[in-house]
Amino acid sequence: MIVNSLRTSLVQILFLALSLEALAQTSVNKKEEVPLKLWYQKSASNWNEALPIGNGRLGAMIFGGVAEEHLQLNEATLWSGGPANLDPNPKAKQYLGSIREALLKEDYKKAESLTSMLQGLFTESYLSLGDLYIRHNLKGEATNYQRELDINHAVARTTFQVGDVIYTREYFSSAPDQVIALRITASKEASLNLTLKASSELQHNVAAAGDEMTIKGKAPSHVDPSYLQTMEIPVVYNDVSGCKGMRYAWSVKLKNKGGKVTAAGDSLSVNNATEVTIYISAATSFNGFDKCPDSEGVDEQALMNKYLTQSTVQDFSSLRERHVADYQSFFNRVSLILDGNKDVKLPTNERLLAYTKGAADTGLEALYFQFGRYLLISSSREGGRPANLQGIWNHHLRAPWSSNYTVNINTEMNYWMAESCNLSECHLPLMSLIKDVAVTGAETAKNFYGLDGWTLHHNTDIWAATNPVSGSPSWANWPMGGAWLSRHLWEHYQYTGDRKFLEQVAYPLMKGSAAFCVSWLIEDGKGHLVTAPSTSPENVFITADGSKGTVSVATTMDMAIIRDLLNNVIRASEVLNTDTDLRAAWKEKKQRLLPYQIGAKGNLQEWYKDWEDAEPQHRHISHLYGIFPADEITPALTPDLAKAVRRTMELRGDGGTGWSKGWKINVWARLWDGNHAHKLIREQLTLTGVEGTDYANGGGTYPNLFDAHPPFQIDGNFGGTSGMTEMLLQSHQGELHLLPALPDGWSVGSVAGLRARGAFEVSLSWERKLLKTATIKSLDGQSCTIRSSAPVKVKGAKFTIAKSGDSYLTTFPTSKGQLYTISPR
Ligand code: FUC
Repeated sequence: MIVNSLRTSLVQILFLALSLEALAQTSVNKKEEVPLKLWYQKSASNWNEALPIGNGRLGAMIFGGVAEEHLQLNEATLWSGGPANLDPNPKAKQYLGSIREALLKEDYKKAESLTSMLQGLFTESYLSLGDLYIRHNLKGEATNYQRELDINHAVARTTFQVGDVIYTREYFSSAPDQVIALRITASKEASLNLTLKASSELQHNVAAAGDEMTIKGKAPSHVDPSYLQTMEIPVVYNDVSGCKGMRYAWSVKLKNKGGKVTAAGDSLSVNNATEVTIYISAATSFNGFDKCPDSEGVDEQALMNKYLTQSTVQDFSSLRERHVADYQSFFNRVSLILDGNKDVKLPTNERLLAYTKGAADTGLEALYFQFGRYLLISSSREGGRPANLQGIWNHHLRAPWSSNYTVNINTEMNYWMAESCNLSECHLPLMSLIKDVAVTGAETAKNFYGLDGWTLHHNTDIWAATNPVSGSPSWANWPMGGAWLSRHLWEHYQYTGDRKFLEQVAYPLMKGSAAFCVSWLIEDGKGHLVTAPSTSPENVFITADGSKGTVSVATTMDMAIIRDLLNNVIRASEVLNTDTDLRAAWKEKKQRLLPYQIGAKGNLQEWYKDWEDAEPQHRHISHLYGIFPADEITPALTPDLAKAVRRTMELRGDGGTGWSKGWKINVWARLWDGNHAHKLIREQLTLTGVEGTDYANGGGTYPNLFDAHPPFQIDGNFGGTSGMTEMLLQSHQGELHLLPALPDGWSVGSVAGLRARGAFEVSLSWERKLLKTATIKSLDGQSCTIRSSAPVKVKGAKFTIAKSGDSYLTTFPTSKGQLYTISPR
């Protein structure tokens, strides 16, 4: 008993010492140190219990097994296939006229069947790189087991004891050194006996020599999406052109203190060592969306070796120091404390279970918020690819929905929090994707419709495929993906004030998207401009005669996206003082767009006519785009429409998938209903183990805090973090709204380092749900208007106060770089 508790204390002291060491190694100024750890007393028994690490490109899921450690590995550019066929259906164009004719005659059945002729190929698949297994030869049972993911430092650890030896494993994925590093130590000399084996579901070769093991292969030329069961062999390796199937290579190298390393064919062993550091390097031959990945590919082995060489000259501590400093330069920008972030002395899975059963745990909510930030920093880095449906973490050969970029909600949701949570650089990979799809999308606009500009349909991949894929028109034939993504370009400018970005990157892309939308619009014969064919992503309507359909005219989402894009491109042209004639034309088109309609139930109408939904509680809330992510509808500016949104939210209900709940949290926050938003946060944080697909009653959180669609899909995590931010601070329509949707459960707290449109950095504290103090740092010298529920004063500037409904609007000029303090009057 005494021995056991002594051992427990020893392990605790060791964990503390390791944490302090990591802390001491960073000079970055942490605003407030709060315990931010996921920890467990058992190893992961499945993938949704394993812990993710990543540097934007290299990802690993760590299982933490005692006798056998398992790291499932990913490399963000490893996809099947090659550059997209940009004209896969040369006959497509000929159908547009007849679809529009059928729609004019309200023959929705015919329109739908003709629309399904206007389709091309599905996207390719994001792949798993492989698995590293480390057999740990131990004599005896393990005690005092603990594994954790410390998101203050982005370092994972596993510790346990066998006999009188304490074993510690530490892991991280380093962005500055582009390597995954894992150090295993034994507290007693010469006690480490390990055998490492590599495997992959992809075709591959393994060769081990000296202290290194290398795995090489070529990715499939095609992977059929998992929802299709049409191909007898769904994973195809038949590239003869050098243009379909990228090469990949990864390598595992050991450095040992004590003992001896031996290589045997396909494995590495180390015996009687005291400490072993394992370096994992990987690269693919991917060389851009338009390059044949094999014949025109980069030299992946040279790249892999370069990363390995630059890392192995450093020891584990110096790699870790550089990693932690880099990670914290992002992570430490924001802190959130809700009711003191009380730590609950329970392993994370038990803590989540207690919360699921109704326990209050604001510390867990704050951890979940920061975990979303951790995941974005770990899966989306400047110069790399954007986070896909699973970020960068995927263990399937045929992942759900190909783990691609689904842009009718999911990809955008991944980035809702990027700017507001002060991770603007992590938003940039999405901008790169937009640049790519604008090129291929111009071909799709021309080849499928004979139209101007560029378009993207409901999903894309690393090859920037933009065509409508084959499948139900309810999701495939939706050409609004490019226009939705374009709002991210404008958002990046709004949050940063970066005019150069606006001028050189954002505006030309937004203009191209607007050109497509304008040429896509047609007259409805009643004075309005409408879209046709038109769908409301994935939903089905029932017309007055009882027939079901998916293709119609001018869905609310289409009109809202186009209105939003025109608004933004008009504003961008004003900021840049350019394109006066074009701006006038955009304004004229915008005036004539079919406006919002309120249905008989008092709801915001989803369809052109006031039709019933086949599934009234459908998970998509596409018609609410105007309140979030756009800002056309607000309780202050358009109270009637906001009321209709609320009614729609009531009719739609609180159910749905993880991402659906994520979207709803943001909408309730924009409706200034903090308690309803908080109810959905609680539901999102329901412990689940469900792995299959559930479209209607899903949601929930796996033991590793990954969001469940189900299955795992990362958008719900990011959507949740975004929603929590929207509850604390909103900054659309030219106003910084402080504490717009505080729930009763967050009566006291503080948040530091959030970003707001107008290029401001904002910190807030509150008590009894009332603002205590706020500081606003102006990054661009723009004028600032604050919306607050009680009057405030501004230190350091002359301000004016106006009333708006029940709120106060306080306006003051700012100077670039200045900090302003706001307090109640
Ligand atoms: C959309 C959603 C599904 C899923 C898929 C990846 O099609 O409707 O629920 O999230 O994307």
